[in-house]
Amino acid sequence: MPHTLFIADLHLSDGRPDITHAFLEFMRDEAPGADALYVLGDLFEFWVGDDEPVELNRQVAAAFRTCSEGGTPVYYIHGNRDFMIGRRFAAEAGMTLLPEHHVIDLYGEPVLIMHGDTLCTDDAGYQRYRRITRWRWLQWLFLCLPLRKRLDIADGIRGKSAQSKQGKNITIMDVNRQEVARQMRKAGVKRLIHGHTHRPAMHDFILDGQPVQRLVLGDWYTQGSVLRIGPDHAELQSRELEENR
Ligand code: LP5
Ligand code: MN
Repeated sequence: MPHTLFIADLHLSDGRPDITHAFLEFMRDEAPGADALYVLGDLFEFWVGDDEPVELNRQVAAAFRTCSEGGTPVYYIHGNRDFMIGRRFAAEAGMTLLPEHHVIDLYGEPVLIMHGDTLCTDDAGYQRYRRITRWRWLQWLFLCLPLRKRLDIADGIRGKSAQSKQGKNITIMDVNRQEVARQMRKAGVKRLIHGHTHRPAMHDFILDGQPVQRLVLGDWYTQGSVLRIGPDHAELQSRELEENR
């Protein structure tokens, strides 16, 4: 049966070989049967530049390349942790980088896809931080720094972020409903797919008198989360992570 796959928020890192293993297994066994694979951000725990000589990154690139060369194109939307993934890595992985908000034609239906962090408009501190770190000249300057320094800065940001999250009410870290409605209206879609909030669900609701749907992918910290959509079905699947990997 024709179908398309969506994943997000794997947060791959050297510290979690079990997630890497589950991801590589997914890429080997499941991805090749799909019409396309969309990765909606935060595939990596963090990213400080395409030049980081890390074995994990080479493995991921090779898995994506094998998949796309086998006939299943791989599309990528940046997350808030790996927005620094650039053209060099995309070329190595044979994947296509998409803009932060993008409408795809999914079996005849327009569907809006994104990471999901831009929907969290109640989290003013994050949105301010986000705007600043998307300044092109700041990113350019950051990439001019030696790798060691970039890793130190990333460490600092992660610490500050974890600290500030502790003081945040969990509802402000979820999507803002008006913003969801605004972005869906603007894109002219009845279906939105995103990750980021780590709250996997299929939300059916009414927008301007029409039934619409917001599909939220889960993270891979405790289990894998894969969304599979065909011409007339949509299924949010979870996959077990094997222990002791
Ligand atoms: O990721 P998650 O879910 O834990 O938290 C996010 C928000 N936090 C982040 C930060 C990332 O986790 C870590 C990113 C590492 C990136 C390395 C590359 C750096 C490149 C720099 C290029 C210029 O995204 C968190 C949200 C949460 O989602 C829920 O939506 O709340 O946001 C925060 O907590 C942000 C705080 O509100 C503000 C943090 C201030 C940090 C100040 C550092 C200044 C940096 C200057 C840049 C050089
Ligand atoms: Mn995220």
